[in-house]
Amino acid sequence: MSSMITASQLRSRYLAFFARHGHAVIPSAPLVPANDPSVLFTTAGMHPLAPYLLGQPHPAGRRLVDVQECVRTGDIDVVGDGSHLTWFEMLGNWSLGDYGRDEAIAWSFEFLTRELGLPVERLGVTCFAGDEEVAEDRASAELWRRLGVPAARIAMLGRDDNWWGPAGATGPCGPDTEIFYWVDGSPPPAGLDVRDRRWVEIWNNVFMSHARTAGGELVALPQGSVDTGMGVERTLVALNGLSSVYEVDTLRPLLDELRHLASAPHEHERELRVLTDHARAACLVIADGVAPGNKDRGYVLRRLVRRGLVAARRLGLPADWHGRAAAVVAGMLGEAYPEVVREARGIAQVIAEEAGRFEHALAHGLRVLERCAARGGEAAFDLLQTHGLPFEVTRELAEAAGKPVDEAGFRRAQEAHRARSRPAGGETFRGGLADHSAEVVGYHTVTHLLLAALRAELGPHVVQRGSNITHERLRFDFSHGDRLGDEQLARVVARVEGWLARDLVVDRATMAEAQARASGAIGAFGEKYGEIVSVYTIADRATGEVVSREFCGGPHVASTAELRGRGFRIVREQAIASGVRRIKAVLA
Ligand code: ALA
Repeated sequence: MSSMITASQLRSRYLAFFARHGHAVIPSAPLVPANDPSVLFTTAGMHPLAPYLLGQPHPAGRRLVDVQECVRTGDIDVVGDGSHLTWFEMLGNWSLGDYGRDEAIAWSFEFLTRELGLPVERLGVTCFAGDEEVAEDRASAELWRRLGVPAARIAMLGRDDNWWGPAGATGPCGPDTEIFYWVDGSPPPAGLDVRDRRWVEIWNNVFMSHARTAGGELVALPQGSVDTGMGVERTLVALNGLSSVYEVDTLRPLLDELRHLASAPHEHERELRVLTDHARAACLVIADGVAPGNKDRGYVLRRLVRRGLVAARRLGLPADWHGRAAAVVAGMLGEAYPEVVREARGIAQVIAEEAGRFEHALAHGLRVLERCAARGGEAAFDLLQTHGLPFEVTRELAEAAGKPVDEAGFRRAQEAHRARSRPAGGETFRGGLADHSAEVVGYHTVTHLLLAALRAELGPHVVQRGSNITHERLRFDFSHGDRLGDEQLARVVARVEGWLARDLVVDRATMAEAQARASGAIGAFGEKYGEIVSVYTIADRATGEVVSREFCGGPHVASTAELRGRGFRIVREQAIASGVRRIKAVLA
């Protein structure tokens, strides 16, 4: 098919269209987000732009456009269907407090129907139906109506469908309007039914009106922004009248190569697709410097590679398929992502080494399963934990050995493990076990009082350099040059105990960072808090005296009355670095 529109052509047309409408073209950010512990990979074009969507000025201006490579593993189990991929490319245009929904929707429509020539008869859209927190998005529905989308093709849906973000635990989010395309050869039905797989979502326009804070609250942003995301592979399916994403030019050559190498390609069409997707994703992830491992990004990569290896076994691929796959990926995507060309040999080697480790794990897994068939589910979970052996592989091995695995037992073991290791506040990768016992919460609040007392005694140069709390003690590091004399320590203790003896209220509020700083809130040294922050104030309601105001995610007591009668003892004061001192203290 010589008239096939390629990914490269689609990218160029999109960038050019929005450049004509005043957007600055910016480069794709790496897959591994810089300075952001809240997500493992860039999952959307907006992700690297989150600070700007929250109000920080972007050096390239208020209208941006780009092509962003993304990894999403939330849908990994449906990969192999016609439209879900783990690595994919997202086209996006943004308004950073500039244009609003009218222009965004009008341009989406113009780009799809005029620039790309997609027939409006095959389009359907969804808009946010509204709930108790945020109003229904009638305005978007009206706009679509006026542009020529019939009412039956405009579905008003709730938060599960038409609310997007934040990308991680916190950040910008808002109602969205999603554009669907009827990809099937049959005539499109009159109405849009998003559960029908033949309606494929190709583009999303998000109206970033809110932000989710670390405390879980939804706050309205002072300026609205627009974030859009259009799937390159899916749009190419629509444009070229294809039946799945595996036919587009950034997947098809790899699928063809693997089919060619396989000894049993026909019995295993789904495995062929899964391996195509996973191998392509793995190449791009490795090209960004990730190595297979047992946690975080490394584990995501390990899972992709090992699931791919399972598929490769079924397909009967020769042992050296990795080198061919990496070369084909370099050919398909090297123009847009030169790192896959530069790193092609290294990528193949990383996959080959992981394949070696996987063979080991497989052999071991078989022995364990044979020995502990009685512990079925738990043994399967252990294999996952210790050897990164995906459950689906274990199940397959066990079935082949005539010993079906107890899946319910596996899920129970997994859930128990999750419950044990869930991080505090639901945040990702902060580490530490959640301990919100009364004792720990009390120590959090006393830590704020300690900092306030130190500042009152020693001066405002004292800021937090570190803090660690258990249910038995607090440990607090702060900037100060000299050791504290006994009298100074005694005065610090007296201040803290004086406050504990009073009924001070502890109030939490969320606000823009600038506003928080202006109100005198202090943060830990060098800490980045994001645009919307949570601030705790400890104050005497009767006199209005503010004892402490700090950036903090909590948790805290509601009032120091909860700690009344408790004594405060400093058990140790020492230097831990030049200009940094540490206090260990207990509530008696
Ligand atoms: N950030 C939006 C999405 O990923 C556009 O759908």
